[in-house]
Amino acid sequence: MQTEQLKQEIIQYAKQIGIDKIGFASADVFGELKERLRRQQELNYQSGFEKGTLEERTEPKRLLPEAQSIISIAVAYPSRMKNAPKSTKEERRGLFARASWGIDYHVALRERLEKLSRFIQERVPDVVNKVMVDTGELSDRAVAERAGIGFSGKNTSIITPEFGSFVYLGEMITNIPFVPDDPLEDSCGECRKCMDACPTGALVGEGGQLNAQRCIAFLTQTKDFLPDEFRTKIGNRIYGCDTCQQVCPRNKGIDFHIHPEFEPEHEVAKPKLKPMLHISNREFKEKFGYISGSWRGKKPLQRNALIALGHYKDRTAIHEMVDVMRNDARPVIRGTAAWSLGKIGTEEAFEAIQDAMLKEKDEQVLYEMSKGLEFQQDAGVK
Ligand code: B12
Ligand code: SF4
Ligand code: SF4
Repeated sequence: MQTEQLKQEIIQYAKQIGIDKIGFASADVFGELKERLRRQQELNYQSGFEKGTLEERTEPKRLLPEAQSIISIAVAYPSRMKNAPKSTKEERRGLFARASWGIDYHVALRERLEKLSRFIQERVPDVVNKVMVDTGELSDRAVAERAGIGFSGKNTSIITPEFGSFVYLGEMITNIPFVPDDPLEDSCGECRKCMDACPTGALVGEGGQLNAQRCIAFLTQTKDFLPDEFRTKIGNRIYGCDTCQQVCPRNKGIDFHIHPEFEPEHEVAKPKLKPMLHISNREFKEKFGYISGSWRGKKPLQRNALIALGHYKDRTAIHEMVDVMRNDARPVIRGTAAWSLGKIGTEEAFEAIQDAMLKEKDEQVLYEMSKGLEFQQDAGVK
């Protein structure tokens, strides 16, 4: 079969299986990206979640020796939650980023790519394909950019003309030499709204460069104590951060509800904070196990929930936070509870910290407790 005819059939089929945009790229080495990744590594600007060596990440033939081209796909997800539950004084809520609404996108996109792979295989029996979504070595964004899916914004996201940047990306390396599509001729121009809006100054340089170590999306996923500097910045974010996409003019009015599987469940995507503190492993798996934001387990999310309660100065949470500070087996959780209790700043909270300090053995937790007590001066409590 002619590859051009097959390409058209693939484009048609993709629409039927819930792929919102598809593009074709060469499997040539990603030279500019290689330099970029090296530079990011030298500066320690990477997150540590990236997979593979520099060569694997930029030379598709290392992943599939027969590679001739790459098919890139984008699937749109919603940016607004319909009838979102309100965060009230009595029942404060946290927020999962939009990329963690509905079912885990790794599953959703992999399913589509595998269907596409089978479709091709029926027509070209000796085809060799390799499917990737997020956790593969390739840069999904660099592939999408080359395949004309969208352009690379100063917030580092791929921005499509149709769906803004609220798209998931995935790809398939194949041994079929498809004629590549052209990259888009589009750019941010003079705009720099995302850079100005980023709460931690993580978007550095002239734009399009991220210091992941300062990015809240990364910091919400770490398992250790959150560095002090960022504790006042994460607000009520439990997982991920959308600020640099929300302020983007290219996302203005963009809110696609094409795929029911990405509709957020209210109590999951915007959960009540207090019940998160005592959730058992089993309950956690049942409630949050199907979303992408649970991949690091419950500890980082509980730590963030404690920080969010401190951020809201939620007095109604003191009792449960004190219990966590005294009894949780994990030092990061005990220590963060103590710090956040200090942030809430009532007499009851400070007394509880002082009392717990007498029994605490862990050096780091004791340090967090002393930091919690330092808020006493701000609160004016003697
Ligand atoms: C590690 C990682 C992270 C890290 C680091 C993010 C980053 N910007 O590098 C952290 C944890 C912070 C993160 C956060 C998020 N992530 Co993430 N992440 C990844 C992952 C696994 C690798 C990214 C990577 O290699 N980065 C290194 C940088 C250097 O390369 P890159 O961004 O991939 O590629 C671009 C640059 O290299 C640039 N470039 C190349 N050369 C040069 C030269 C110059 C001069 C310049 C200016 C630029 C430039 O062009 C490339 C194309 O845009 C990818 C999945 C994958 N396998 O690719 C998902 C991925 C990038 N993440 C994604 C998402 C959705 C997010 C979040 C929005 C989630 C959230 N709401 O919290 C945030 C966004 C934060 C942000 N501003 O980027 C999507 C992006 C979709 C899109 N439309 O762009 C991806 C593609 C996952 C997916 N399959 O859908 N992520
Ligand atoms: S995701 Fe948040 S912290 Fe990260 S670059 Fe964007 S605005 Fe900044
Ligand atoms: S906010 Fe402006 S500079 Fe940032 S990605 Fe959007 S268009 Fe580009």
